[in-house]
Amino acid sequence: MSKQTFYITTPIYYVNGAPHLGHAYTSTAADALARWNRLEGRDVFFLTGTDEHGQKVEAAARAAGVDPQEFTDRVSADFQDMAKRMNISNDDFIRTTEPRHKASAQALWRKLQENGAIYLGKYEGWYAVRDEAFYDEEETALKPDGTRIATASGAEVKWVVEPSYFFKLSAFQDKLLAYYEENPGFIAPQAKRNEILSFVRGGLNDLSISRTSFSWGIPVPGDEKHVMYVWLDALQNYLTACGYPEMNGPRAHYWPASLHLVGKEIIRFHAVYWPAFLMAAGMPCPERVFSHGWWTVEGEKMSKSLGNFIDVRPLVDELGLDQVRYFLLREVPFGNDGDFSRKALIGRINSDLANGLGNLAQRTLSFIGKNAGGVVPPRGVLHEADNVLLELAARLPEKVKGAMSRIAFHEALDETWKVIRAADAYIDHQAPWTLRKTDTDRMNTVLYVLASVLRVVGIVLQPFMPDTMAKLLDQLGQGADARQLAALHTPLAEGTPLPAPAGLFPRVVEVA
Ligand code: ME8
Repeated sequence: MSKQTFYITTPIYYVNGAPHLGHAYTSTAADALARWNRLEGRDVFFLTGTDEHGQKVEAAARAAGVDPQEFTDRVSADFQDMAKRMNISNDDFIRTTEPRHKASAQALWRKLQENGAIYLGKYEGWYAVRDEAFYDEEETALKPDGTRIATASGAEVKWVVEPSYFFKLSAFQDKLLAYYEENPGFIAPQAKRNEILSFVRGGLNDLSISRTSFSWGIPVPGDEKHVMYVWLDALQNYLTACGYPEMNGPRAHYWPASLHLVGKEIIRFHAVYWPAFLMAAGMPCPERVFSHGWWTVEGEKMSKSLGNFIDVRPLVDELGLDQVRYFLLREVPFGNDGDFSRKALIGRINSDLANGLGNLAQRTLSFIGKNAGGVVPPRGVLHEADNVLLELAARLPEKVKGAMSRIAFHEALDETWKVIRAADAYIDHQAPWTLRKTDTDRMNTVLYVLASVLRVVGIVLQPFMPDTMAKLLDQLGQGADARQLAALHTPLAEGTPLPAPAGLFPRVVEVA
């Protein structure tokens, strides 16, 4: 990545229901990437927000007996609260009911119209309110009870006949295929790229982009019986935040987005419709769309009927914020599906955090506190074992950088834990508690090496566990200006005073 800006987005979440584990997951992943890129010194713009229009949200407001605006205000505030509680470092939070967004979506519409990409017709076909998506008959199946569902999502579809504006998606097949060809990294992971390629190669129908059967949406400019299709409205949020249509403001330089992070069920909207809208509007396309997998909970799909949506906030209160963030990004290779269980979460906290990193930091820092005068000890002549460990740690930032550029959080963490385990083995082997009686110079060197390794680990883990790594870096005497990757070019300064150490990750004891 040569350019110095990094614009990352999460999907904007529907406000038809409360935030849950799935939303927290994408936001935490995006947050780790935003923080990592800041650590590398890039100019980062990180956007998240809420998707507030459409039939689904209108129906949820009606079911709650509340006016849609009041309803969306309430649920959007809850999403903002979740972002805050998860320590998400977004630079903006966009709501599609904001005036800036309505103006931007209508400007996009006019642009598409001006460029001849929109015509008026009549939509006749299947529509799933739950997915807010149109489906071809081949993409649906009849259930034994006579209802018809979208095969991919299981959402019920209904036959819709209404006047509608269409976007000339069919005209973009070749342009899209050429874009995928020229930008092989545009859709990731690879399996999703193949899926999208074969979908587009199969031919594209024009897309219905307005509805007339309800009114909770952005009015179509010049024909206010229609509201804009919620996905056209929603995707445009990424440009609204950059100041569209005036692309000369303070955020214009962030476009095109570096990365849209999305769940696998909405890849088609981001990798087919969105670039086609952008091409039609004469705007550059995003650099990358990465789709991640889905979480089940204790083996079951999260669903309204099962009532098993997990709100992460009580877990954070009980088990710790960084513990939950770590689990989400470590447990499942990013891109794959995964299963959330309390047992797995507690298992990871105890083995990787309490017994792993926490124990290493505690052992090292309390030993320094007691036996080395509470300062970074002086480094003597380095032995082979010291060099091996220091070199392993010195290579870590590059490894993490590589993993983060491939959006492989689990790999970044796995590489870090290799260093932690090596440091654990080193401490056992060097036995500073014995050296204390026989060779304090050597003891000091061993402690210096361990403190250096902890500094590297603390710095590279900041994007994953910001609060706890701030504590660790405090305990290593590293001020705010010494926490960038660049700080690692300078060796840890001997004699740095260290505050009294305190545990980082308490062990979780489950009472049966
Ligand atoms: O689709 N596992 O909003 P949405 C992992 N408004 N991630 C999950 C998940 C799960 N079980 N459930 C949800 C929308 N997610 C549209 C997006 S963007 C222009 C418009 C995450 O509230 C995942 O990121 O249904 C998924 O794509 C997103 O939440 C869907 O959120």
